[in-house]
Amino acid sequence: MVEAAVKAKETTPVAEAERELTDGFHLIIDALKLNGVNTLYGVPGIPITDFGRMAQAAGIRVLSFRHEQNAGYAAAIAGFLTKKPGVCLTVSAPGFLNGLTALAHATTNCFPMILISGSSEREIVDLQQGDYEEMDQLAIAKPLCKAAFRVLYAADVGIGLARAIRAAVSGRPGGVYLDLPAKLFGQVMDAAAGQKSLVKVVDAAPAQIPAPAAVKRALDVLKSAKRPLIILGKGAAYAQADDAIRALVEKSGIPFLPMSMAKGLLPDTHPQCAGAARSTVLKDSDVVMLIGARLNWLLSHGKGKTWGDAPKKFIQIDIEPREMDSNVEIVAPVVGDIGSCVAALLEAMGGNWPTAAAEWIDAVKTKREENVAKMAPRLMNNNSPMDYHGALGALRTVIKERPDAILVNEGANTLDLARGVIDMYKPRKRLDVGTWGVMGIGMGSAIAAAIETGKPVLVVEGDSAFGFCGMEVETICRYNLPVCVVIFNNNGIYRGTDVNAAGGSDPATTVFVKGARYDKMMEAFGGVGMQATTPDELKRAVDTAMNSGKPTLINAVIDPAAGSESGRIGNLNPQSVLRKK
Ligand SMILES: Cc1ncc(C[n+]2csc(CCOP(=O)(O)OP(=O)(O)O)c2C)c(N)n1
Ligand SMILES: [Mg+2]
Repeated sequence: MVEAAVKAKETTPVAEAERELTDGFHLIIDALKLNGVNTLYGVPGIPITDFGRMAQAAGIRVLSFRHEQNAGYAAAIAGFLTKKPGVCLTVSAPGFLNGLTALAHATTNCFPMILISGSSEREIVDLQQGDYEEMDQLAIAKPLCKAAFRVLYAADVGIGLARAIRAAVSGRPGGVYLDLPAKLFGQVMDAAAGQKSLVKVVDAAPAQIPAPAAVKRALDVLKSAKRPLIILGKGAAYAQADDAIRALVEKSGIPFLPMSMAKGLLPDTHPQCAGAARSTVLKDSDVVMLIGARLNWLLSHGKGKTWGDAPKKFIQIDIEPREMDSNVEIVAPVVGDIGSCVAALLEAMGGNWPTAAAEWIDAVKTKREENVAKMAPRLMNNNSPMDYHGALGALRTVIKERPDAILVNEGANTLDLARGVIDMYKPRKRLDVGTWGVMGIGMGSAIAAAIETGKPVLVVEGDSAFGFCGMEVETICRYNLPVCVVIFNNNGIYRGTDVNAAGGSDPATTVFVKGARYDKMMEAFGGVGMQATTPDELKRAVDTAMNSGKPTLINAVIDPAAGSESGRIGNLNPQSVLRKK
């Protein structure tokens, strides 16, 4: 029973009789607390307004957003950062739908998340009689998440939440939908029976130990390699097996390539890091060991030009057996949780593992140094208006000086170029758009990163990306979070220079208001707004913001002609033959 509610009831004459009852509201709160869920991200409204108030009164941190999608992205990334399900709370139909994109995003990215939505009366919804916000939410959620449950009775709240937590974090993590009809909240039951019905989930994500034969097979393949490569995915970052992964990489001496959100698992400046020699190692390697990385579009499905002509053998470490052979043959699948698999590999490598061939190591090193040297002068330019490299050069120094800060990043050019330029030094410090390349994760991710880690957050956003979630700067100000948002303002999507081919007064589809002052938005809510027109100015402004810890937004003026169509993935745009005539 929650203290505040007990107190309220003591003031009524029937306190004695009521004290023995509990209800859906309190059981849900008790069940969340029992399982260590101490933060909720959501938007209030019928039927969950009072629930949010009561949860706050009971000591749960309830963060109210301006749009459920952003609350959902916050919950999703909270799951990635903590290995516990991030919970998003919404109202029925429209609120639920707003949260659903984030739930699908969490599932696609293997982040544990639970979307809890209130829903309308079952008997009216099922007869389609037109209830307030009528929608069969459970049916709609099902294909977009890992599991979906509905709780109809107060006595089932405990088991319902337990199922949701297990489904979210065990095996390959993902999104779970929990449907709570309005009537459930007020349903009463005997308090003692209610307490007994709660379930504290034991060992929510059990270790999955790889078979010794699979470990041996993988090491045999690795030993046979002349030009081996390790690819670290965000599954490896999620695992929080940082020391073991580092030990494995270093013991093997093999060059490693971090996927975007695995950057910093080992520092990007590590001598074995092949980030700056990506195309060379993908093409020329002969054995590739994937650790928590999938051969999806981000790795060109493991085939084609990117991977060169030399025959390749893949070793894959993943918790999901069906991931194996999803695009190309995996000659050595190692199925288990990353921590257990890496520990088993390390153990089986023994004390005298031969380090990778010096010729290969040297080739990778040469390529890396060549590329780094090529990039260096571009990062030092102090042009105004800024180009991407000049501005990112300044931010690269910021992260070098503040390796504990969390970097959130989205956009097209703003994303692709920042990923290459800004070195990361520690695990799980880079949060971005994930597998789908979804725009709008920025503010939600920044808020959750600040809340869950207590660390300062630097957000680097394209002006378009920011538009998907910008209203949450009010949320950042309201909770006074140490978040510094830098908008790369190039007046549009990819570039700000397009013209409407039909003439007329409508601007082109990809351009925005020229010279917009996003910094004024922050000032409207009591935060600090600044504008930067040179890399030096930008560096000073970010340092001021991060030293102060105050919510800040810096409008960084970027040359509208500096970007390229779709950043680094312009090749994915379908082409019209007719247009070229
Ligand atoms: C939800 C969603 N809608 C649309 C897109 C398509 N899209 C990809 S990048 C992008 C915006 C790129 O512009 P900006 O953020 O300003 O970055 P820039 O390239 O200009 O630096 C858009 C709209 C998407 N990825 N996700
Ligand atoms: Mg832009």
